[in-house]
Amino acid sequence: MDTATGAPTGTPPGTPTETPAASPAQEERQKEPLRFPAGFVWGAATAAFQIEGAAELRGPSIWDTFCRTPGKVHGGDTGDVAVDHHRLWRDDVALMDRLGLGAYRFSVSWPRVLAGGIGFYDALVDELLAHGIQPCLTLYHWDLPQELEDAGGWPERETAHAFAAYAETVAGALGDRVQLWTTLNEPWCSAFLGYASGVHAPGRTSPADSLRAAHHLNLAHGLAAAALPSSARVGIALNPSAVRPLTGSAEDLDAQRRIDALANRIFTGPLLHGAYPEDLKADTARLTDWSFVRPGDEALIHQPLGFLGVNYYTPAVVSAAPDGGGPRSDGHGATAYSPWPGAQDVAFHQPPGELTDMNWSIDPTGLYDLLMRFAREVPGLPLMVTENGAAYAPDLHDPQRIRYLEEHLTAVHRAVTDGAPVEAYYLWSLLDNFEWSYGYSKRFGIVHVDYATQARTPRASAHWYARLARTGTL
Ligand code: IFM
Repeated sequence: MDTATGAPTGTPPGTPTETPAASPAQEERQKEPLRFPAGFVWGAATAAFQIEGAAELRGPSIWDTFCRTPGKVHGGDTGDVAVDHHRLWRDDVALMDRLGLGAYRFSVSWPRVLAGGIGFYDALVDELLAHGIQPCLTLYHWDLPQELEDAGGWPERETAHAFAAYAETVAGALGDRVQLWTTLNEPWCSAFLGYASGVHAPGRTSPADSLRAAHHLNLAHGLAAAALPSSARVGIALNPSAVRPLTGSAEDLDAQRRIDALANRIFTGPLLHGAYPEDLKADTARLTDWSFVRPGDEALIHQPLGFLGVNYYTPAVVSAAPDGGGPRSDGHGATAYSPWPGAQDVAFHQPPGELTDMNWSIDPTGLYDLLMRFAREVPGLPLMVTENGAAYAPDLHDPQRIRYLEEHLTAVHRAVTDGAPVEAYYLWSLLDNFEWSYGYSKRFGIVHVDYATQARTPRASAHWYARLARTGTL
C-alpha cells in the first residue's frame, strides 16, 4: 500500500512505484520553486453523469437518450454504470482525502433529484466535510431531464424557471453545508454542441434554437443565483475560448471578434455587464431578432457573482473563410453542422504544438490570457480554474499529463503573480470517466479506473498532484 495515496498493492502492470523522473521544467523548478499563495485551494472535479451510474435510481436525461441513439456515442457506451460512484462514493472520498485534496467539485443530477434521490448528495456532502474537503456543487452539468427536453428543452423559457425551482430544492437540502455553488457548467456546450452542431445531447441542429438556448441558460443562471441562500458563494463555470487570429489581417481579426462574441461575450456580456453585446446581435440578425430576451432579463442575469469559474483545455485559432458556409462532411460520411451560428465563414485551424489524446493542442498561454482578461474586465472578481487537465493513454505512468498540468499551473502562478485573483484550481478529472460522445475511449483521470472491476489506481500524476496539494509548491 502506498502510504500517501493508498494505491493498493498488486495493481495493474505499469503502476508507478516512485515519483516519476523530473521533466526539464521540473528540474528548473527545483532550483526556483513556484509557491502558490497560502490558502490556495487544490481540488479535483467530476460530473454526475460521467461517474455516478445507478441510472435505475433516477429518471432519464437527454444523455441517456443520446447514448441510445445509434452512432452518437463511441461504441454505444452509456452512463448506466459509469464508474459506479453512486455505490463507491465513500471509497472515492477516502481516496480524495489520501490525495490531500482541499476541495471537490461535483455535480448534482437533476433527474436524480426529481426521482427523490437528493439523499445521495446529502450523505456525500457530510462525508466530504467529515474528511475536511470543501464541497463545490455544480447544479447543472448537461444532464437535462428528458421530460424537459420533450417539452422543448433549453430553447424554451420555461426550462429556466424549472431550473430555478430545482436549484431551490437542492439549496433547501444542502444549503446549510455547501458554500460554493456553480449554477451551470460550460453553457456554451449545452447551447451550441447540444442545439447547433448536435454532437452533444439532445443532438439538435438549429442555429436559431441554439441562440435561444444560450439565453435561457443565462436566464437559468440568474434565476437560480437569486434563489440560492445569501450565505452561498455563487459562481458559474464557463469554458471561455482563448481565440487567436491566424494572421493580423482585418478579415482574420474580424473572425476573431465574431467567435469571441459567440464563445465568450454571449455569456460574459449579460453575466458580468448586464447586456448582450451589440455586435453579437448584429452578427446573428439573419437568424433571430433576439425578441426572446425580454425586458429585465439581462438585469436578472447580472446577479452578484461570488466567483467566475474558468474551464480551460486548449486555444482556438481562426481566420476568415469567405468560401465557407453550409453543412460540411464530418469525414465519416455524415453531415457536420457548425456550432457557431451565423459564422460558417470562419475557419478553425489546428494550433501548432503537441496534442493530447483529444487532439487538442497544448498551450498554457491561453489559460494565462483568459485569467488576465477577466482580472482586468471585472477587477476584484475572484477567479477559479474550475477545470483543467488532459486525456492520455490508459497507462499508470503518465509523464505527459504531469507535464501538461505543470505547464498550466505555471501559467496560473504567473497570472496570480501578475495580479489575477485566482483562488483555486480544480483538476479535471479525479477519475477516468464517461467522456460524452467519446464514451469511455478517452481518459482524463489522475486515478485510473478499470472499467471491468471498477478498481481505482492512482496514476503517477495523482502522486505528483498529492505532493503539490501538500506543499503548495510547484
Ligand atoms: O469531460 C469534460 C467535462 O464534462 C466538461 N469539460 C471538458 C471535459 C473534457 O472534455
